[in-house]
Amino acid sequence: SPAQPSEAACVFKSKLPEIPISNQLPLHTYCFEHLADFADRPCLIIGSTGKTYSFAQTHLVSQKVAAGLSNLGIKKGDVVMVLLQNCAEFVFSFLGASMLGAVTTTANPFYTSAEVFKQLNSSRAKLIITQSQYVDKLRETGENFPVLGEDFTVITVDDPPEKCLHFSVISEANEADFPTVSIDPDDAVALPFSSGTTGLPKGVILTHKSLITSVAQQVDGENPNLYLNPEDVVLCVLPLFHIYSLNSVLLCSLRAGAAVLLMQKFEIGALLELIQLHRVSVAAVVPPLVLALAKNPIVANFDLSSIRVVLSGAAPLGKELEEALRNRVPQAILGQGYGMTEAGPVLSMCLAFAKQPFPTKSGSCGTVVRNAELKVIDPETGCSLAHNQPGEICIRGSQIMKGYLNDDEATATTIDVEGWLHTGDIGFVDDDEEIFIVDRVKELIKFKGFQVPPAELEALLVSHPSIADAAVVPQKDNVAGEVPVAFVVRSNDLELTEESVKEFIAKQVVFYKRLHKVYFVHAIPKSPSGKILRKDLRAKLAAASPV
Ligand code: 4UU
Repeated sequence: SPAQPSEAACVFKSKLPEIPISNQLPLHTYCFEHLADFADRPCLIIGSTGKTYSFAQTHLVSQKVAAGLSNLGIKKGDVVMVLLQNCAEFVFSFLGASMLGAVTTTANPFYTSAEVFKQLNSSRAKLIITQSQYVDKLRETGENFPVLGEDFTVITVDDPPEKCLHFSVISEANEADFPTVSIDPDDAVALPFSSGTTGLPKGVILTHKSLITSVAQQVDGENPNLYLNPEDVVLCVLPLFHIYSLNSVLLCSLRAGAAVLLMQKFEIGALLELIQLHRVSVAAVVPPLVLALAKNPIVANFDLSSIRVVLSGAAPLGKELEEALRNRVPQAILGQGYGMTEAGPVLSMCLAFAKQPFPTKSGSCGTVVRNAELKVIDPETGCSLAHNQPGEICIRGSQIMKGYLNDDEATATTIDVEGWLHTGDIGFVDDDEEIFIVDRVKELIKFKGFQVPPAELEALLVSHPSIADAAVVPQKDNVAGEVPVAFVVRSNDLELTEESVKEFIAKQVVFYKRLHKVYFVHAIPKSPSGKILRKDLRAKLAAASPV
């Protein structure tokens, strides 16, 4: 008999059936589609004050913000930057922008001025919503620096400093005041930044269709993969500026009618208090948070019996750590999600979280989401591989990004002509369709789940007058997972010290991009085409003495 086409044989799908997805709607319409069923239920709970917004109130304030943004001249297609820690205003801003057909670019409020301006220039955001304490970072002057109050407007959620407006200017607008806009499913709605498999951070264009598809793949259908319901209280401690929290916590909860408990920042004592007080039922976490919950002795003083689901993602979760957490929350289902900003972001999710759950294994990152295709390819030949064979994970479906903003070349190297998005992650699919990630072949370093793009640090390093060449690679770390370390070639200044190099970088970047170690070397190993041989450097680090 004729051989089966190998391609068809090696495309992996969910064990859940495909479902119809309303991805022709605008994202906010989709999220609030079932609003009438739970209009008066709590939607947002502010951890620090206990203040609660119902679904109806959240919807109304978002509409007011849409009108207010429109009054300030924001139109369909314009970009708004949200530079905030988790708070209700974050949610109103994102949804309000969506209602106008505008696009939200999210950024870390701890970014340095230089980091914020890079994203501001690249995204061409016209308005920034932030907190007064971050406004000084937005006042940098000089060539290439847009001017606050002239080139962009700043709104603060607290007392506005000079030349800034207060959030009430938009949140108290008349909701009838905003123009009806027609939104195409392929219009952008979110613009998170990611370095992807290589290079500098780039704007990731996520459309209404991408995000609706991704949310539906998680929480829609008769047997949702991630079952959330209006009785749930979902912990939102992971930053909403990262796509994991924005999508799997906020948007999924809005769609399903679950309450979102907003925490500004992670502090173990406050976190445990809030879990106990609000009877948190679903906790989205990252491995360092699992570590805190599993190992910190104060956890024993709190009642965590309300937790029924712990979802971990954004970095590998060790089996040993998973077991340690199981002892602390024995009643809860523990499992992982696997995401990548460019993938919309969820590629796979633990099927034990389903309404009718499947048995799953510890260490797995879940099974590919429904209405999507996943394959594992041989990185050398590009051929797709069968079960149990490790290779590069690729994903295809309506949830993936439209492309990188103004970077066709990077888009073309990430999404191939057949529509497959190449992740740069190495993993395999086992006989039960469960995905295991075993390595990462892309440059990206992850510190506690945060992206550290080596190319960004390398560009800063070679801008130092005493540095001739440099390469940055990950080093394993028990707490952070990975930390960035540098190999540096001095130009001629033999006095250049490790401390001064570290300090030079620390001044220019957010805390998690700081170098943990600098090794001085005579040359950076490179391929004939000039690419840094990162594998060689990682191997050197694994050896006893790196140089
Ligand atoms: C091993 O980290 C993310 C998104 C994570 C996410 C989102 C929704 C997790 C669960 C969820 O529900 O995005 P980025 O772009 O910051 O980083 C992407 C990279 C991946 O390519 C992979 O290398 O982060 C790594 N990664 C993981 N690694 C993400 N999740 C996992 C995981 N195990 N579970």
